[in-house]
Amino acid sequence: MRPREDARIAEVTVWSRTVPLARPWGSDVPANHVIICEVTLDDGRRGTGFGWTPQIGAGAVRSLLETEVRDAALGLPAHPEVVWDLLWRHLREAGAGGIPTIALAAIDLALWDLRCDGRGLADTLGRRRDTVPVYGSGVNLHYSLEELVAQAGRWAQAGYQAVKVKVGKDDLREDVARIAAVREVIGPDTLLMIDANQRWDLLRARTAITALQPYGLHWVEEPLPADDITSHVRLRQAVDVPIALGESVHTTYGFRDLLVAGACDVVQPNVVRVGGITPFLRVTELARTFGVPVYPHLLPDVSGQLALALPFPAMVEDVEDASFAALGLLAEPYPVTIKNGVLEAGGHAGHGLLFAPDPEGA
Ligand code: SMN
Ligand code: MG
Repeated sequence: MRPREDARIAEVTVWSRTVPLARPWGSDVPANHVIICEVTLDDGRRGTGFGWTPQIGAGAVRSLLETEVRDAALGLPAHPEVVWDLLWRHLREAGAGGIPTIALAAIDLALWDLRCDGRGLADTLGRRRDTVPVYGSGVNLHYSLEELVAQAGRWAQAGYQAVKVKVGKDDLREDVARIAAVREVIGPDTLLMIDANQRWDLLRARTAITALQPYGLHWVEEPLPADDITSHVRLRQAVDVPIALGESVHTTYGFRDLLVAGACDVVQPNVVRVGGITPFLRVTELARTFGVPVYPHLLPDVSGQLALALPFPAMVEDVEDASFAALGLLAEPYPVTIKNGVLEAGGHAGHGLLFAPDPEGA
């Protein structure tokens, strides 16, 4: 069959993998779930996309993809923007973001994989740089001080120029001791970010940031409940440390509201949670009009490629031993390589994520 410009979606096939984390993200997050979907066009071409969730909703995402999403996608033109808008309107009865957008991401990534038409994703989007800095990151609030220090030591050894650690212990003095210890290990020149994962209220956030600021903070991430835009604006006016938000925001409207309110200095869309590359690019354009940089959240195997094409320079997050490559989800060659804290994308077609066959055959 010859590729046709007017090809339509002929089949959507879905499978999923649950892979253990070598370094669990707490007792409640021992694994990550990936829901993979192959879109076949009626001219025979195939693209692959995926949804991802560390904790909640993998079964729901898979079931949505196998039923309502598949039914609504069959017969649509293979155009990511058109499909995205139609499917989002269709799915949003179940919620404007969250499970529906994680499912939508799988289709959107597959359509972008096809859209690349043999070129790499970064080149298709418009490559602006050949490398992007990576920061070492850890889901480590449950680590002992010794474990945290050892992790910071591994990052320093691996050549990361920036690192991010969790804060939000019940006793602020513990956070102070931990951040002081990490700063000691990484030295004065490495950028240090902290992530409170929405644990604080306004008073605790102000107090904690004031206490931690002397250790040199590049940003504080999700200090408050993510939906509370007003309190983030107040906090941002009250402290001197830049605020990063966005991993828990699922729609372009949500990002618009953050930006219009002036709630943050950095936005961090997660390409899966927002619903794929199509909305990720819309958020990027929106943020650009506010002069705010986009630092993609997690998923370095694909985020790294997006970051090569972002209008403003960014860093990509690499949670220790949790990239798809590190989790054993991908077959070689891997789409990105990270060395000395710098990411490069290989010469693959599309996004280049080749999902390895499930060793269990599920
Ligand atoms: C995070 C969120 C979700 C999964 C892993 C880690 C964290 C981060 O908030 O920003 O790294
Ligand atoms: Mg975070």
